[in-house]
Amino acid sequence: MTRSAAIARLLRQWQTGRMTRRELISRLTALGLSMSAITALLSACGGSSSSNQSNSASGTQSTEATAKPSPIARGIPDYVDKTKLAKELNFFNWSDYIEPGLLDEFERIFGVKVTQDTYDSNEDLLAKLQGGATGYDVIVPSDYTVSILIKLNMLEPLDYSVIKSISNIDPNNLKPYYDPENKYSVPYMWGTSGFGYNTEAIKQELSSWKDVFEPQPALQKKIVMLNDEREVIGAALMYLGYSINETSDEALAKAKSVLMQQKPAVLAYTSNNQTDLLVSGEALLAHLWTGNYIQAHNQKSTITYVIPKEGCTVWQDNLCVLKSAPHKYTAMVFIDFLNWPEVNGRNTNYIGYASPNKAAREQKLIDESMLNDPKVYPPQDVWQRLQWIKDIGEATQKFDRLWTEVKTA
Ligand code: SPD
Repeated sequence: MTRSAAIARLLRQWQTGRMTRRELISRLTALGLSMSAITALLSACGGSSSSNQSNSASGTQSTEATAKPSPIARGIPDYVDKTKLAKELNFFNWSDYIEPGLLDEFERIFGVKVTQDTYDSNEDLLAKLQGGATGYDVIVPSDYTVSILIKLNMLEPLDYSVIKSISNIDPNNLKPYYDPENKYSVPYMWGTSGFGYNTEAIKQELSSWKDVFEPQPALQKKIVMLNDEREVIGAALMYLGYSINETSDEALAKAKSVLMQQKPAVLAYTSNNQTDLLVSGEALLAHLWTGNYIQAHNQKSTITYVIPKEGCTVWQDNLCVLKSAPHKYTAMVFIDFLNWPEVNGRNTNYIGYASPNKAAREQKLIDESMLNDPKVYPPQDVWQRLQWIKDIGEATQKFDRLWTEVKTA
């Protein structure tokens, strides 16, 4: 994520009431903006009022400090049948997982208004879909959740006469274990789930899940864990030397005891403000997805990221269309659009995850600093200690129970 993108993100958080004006000013100062630049920025976003209510989002990008990303310079491709386009599309996505201006670009080019709802975990997505949520067209499940949704017969086969931009995807990211023919899924972003910490506050080098699960006294109430049962229980299992997909009662009892012992040191289980807590200093160590690290590091350069020596999750999130989607054709067009190299480049630079879009990488549409960061694109030797989460079927109930017990203890 570029500095401009980090500034735009902070402004958006302020405008949507997720950050006070004071916090915003302190974060912008930390990013190196002078007080006069901040004053200009705030007035461009709706004046110097102390209100942190929503203002026009486009205002956030109208100043020099938040250079507006280039518009997408293409029209509707020949292979899209305009007469089949709906007027609207409903996108169900993880929070903070798309550069918001891209939804406006899709509307400008195709005349389709995209409404986005968000979730914070695969389990949240599944619970909402299985609980009868309707109306969604495009969703973004991770690997093992694609397996579950295929099993539940909830996904629509993709139409590659429209999703031509599949050709931009790196073959290494295609034909994944959970959908070997990419019948139902196109890779969106991928990454790992390690931990980040502030090297200014923690001087010694951390390299193990032990540092997370048996924390030093300085980390009391200073640790944030993802609010994600497969990730957190999985990390405890790996710390104990088990596979991330282990389901035996013995292993799960041990994992529970690791998590219970860690709990007094945990400030929060959250998957939507872990970055902010780490940047603000309220947390000194946080269980993170790679993009959270990039976002945090761009705001505070002393924040680093660790893929623990015991290993961690590698994951891939995917664009899928629901069988129940009311606007299936438009959903295919939207997936095609998201994989245009210039769209993926803009998106990747903003959200900070590893991109499967080889064309965007080769056309240098992604920031070099991210492409060259081994924490984002791990080298081959690190891959040996990465594990994919798999669908564990009925044993999911054991994870659900354990997770509730830990969180409510
Ligand atoms: N803020 C968006 C985060 C998306 C992360 N998805 C990763 C899931 C890994 N289990």
